[in-house]
Amino acid sequence: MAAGRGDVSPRLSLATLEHLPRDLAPRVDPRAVPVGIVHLGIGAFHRAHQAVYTEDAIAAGGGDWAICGVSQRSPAVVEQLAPQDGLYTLARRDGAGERLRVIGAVRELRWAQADSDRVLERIAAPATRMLTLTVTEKGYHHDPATNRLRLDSPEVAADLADGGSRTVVGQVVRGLARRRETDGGPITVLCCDNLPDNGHVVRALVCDFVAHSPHADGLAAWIEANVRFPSTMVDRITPSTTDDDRARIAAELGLRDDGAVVTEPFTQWVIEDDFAAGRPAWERAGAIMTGDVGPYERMKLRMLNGAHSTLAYLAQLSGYELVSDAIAPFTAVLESLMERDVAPTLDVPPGFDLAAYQAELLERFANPALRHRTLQIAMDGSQKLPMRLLATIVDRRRAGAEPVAASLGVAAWMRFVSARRSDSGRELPVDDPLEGAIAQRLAGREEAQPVVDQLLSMDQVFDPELAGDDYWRGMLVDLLEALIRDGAEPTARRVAG
Ligand code: CS2
Repeated sequence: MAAGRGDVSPRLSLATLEHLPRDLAPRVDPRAVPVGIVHLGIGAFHRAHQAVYTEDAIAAGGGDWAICGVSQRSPAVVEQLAPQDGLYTLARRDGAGERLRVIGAVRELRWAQADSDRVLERIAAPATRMLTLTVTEKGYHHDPATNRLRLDSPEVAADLADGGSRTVVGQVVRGLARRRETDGGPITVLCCDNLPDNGHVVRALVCDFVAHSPHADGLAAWIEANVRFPSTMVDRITPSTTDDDRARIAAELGLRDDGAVVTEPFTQWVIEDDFAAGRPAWERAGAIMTGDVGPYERMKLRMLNGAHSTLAYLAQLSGYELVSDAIAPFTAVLESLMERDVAPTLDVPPGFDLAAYQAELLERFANPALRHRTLQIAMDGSQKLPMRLLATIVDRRRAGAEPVAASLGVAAWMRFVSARRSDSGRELPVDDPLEGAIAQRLAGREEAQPVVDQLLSMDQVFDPELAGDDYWRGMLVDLLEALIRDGAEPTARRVAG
């Protein structure tokens, strides 16, 4: 959050906007657009994705759709953006260079923990017609293996007991309840996280919460009549911004910008067109509106994210910090994952060129300017593996196949969480909401058979059908043994065969 080392002042804000060259300035007048969307989880991804589509949609089609961005866990983004009137720079980078533009779609900022009542008021306000979410997989407090709300989670239980909003689902339910009380009218809840069937999953979690809540009389029927939960597939690789990025961008911009985000040129958004109270003209900004997001979602989660996670664990084990450095040694195994394991499980949208999509993914991973850290992707593996790799494995096992590359991704995760050090002995930090439960089960064990047995018994992660597949269990043990004995690079080479 440092002010950029070269400390160029003044800071980006509405007052300093006029110093910017016209082609860098927001495409809408930020002062002129009222808030219509409340967004929970205003991290770098939202600022590089939905906020940009929204600004372009307003520029093309009008509408009162500016964003009130809510920071969920830490006040950092509010501290970065509030002094800048919500303005920030979007830097698109690849080997050919960097293109900057300032985004003005975020008009208000709130930190959920300090300002929870104002957030609820915003969700309830009739002018708000959409509540959008990027709170990461773990933010939903659900079991990724079953997609059910974790009623045993202490935070969920506490929210249920006192009607609080410590959890995202609690916060959404409270906001909807307030909206109903104050007659705010219909609203759309739009999930933009990497979950399969994300709209339906969030709807089910909200309904689960309401069904168990003593404070939600009549709310289920109101939600049924007034709220839509469309599904979406979101895609744009957006690493966390570093101090170096901020310093470079400030120097280029001539203004200090603590809220800048760095992303790739590629961007994609596929949205189920089912809204309760209107929407920005996102299709005019390049989004694909469709009746069924499922095939796109599955493709993206299994191809891109499945490959990302596999690469992240293999790279961590073999000491590659950056995705772009790890891609060369592991391209063959990722190709094998995508071609042999994932592709046969997909229902490719008509006219879609899967081979070109795969080639483009590998190019995107190789982008040398992004400096995407493999450790960032390795985070929260227990929440990511089910939809990224296990779903593919279940489908392939049902078809009688041996999904070796996808299983290597799982074995590499198992090695990562059990050894906690790389093949050369460097310590690896494990950051996962189930870290405590994992450590307790493993109790320091590192040999293949007990690690596989212990981890497969975690039914929050592995569904019983898969855990009960003895043939697959044997494959995993063999792969983990090879990782332990030979290391990640030789094992991946052999699997890619
Ligand atoms: C990544 C994703 O951090 C991760 O786990 O796989 O954030 C990925 O960069 C995005 O889904 C790309 O759209």
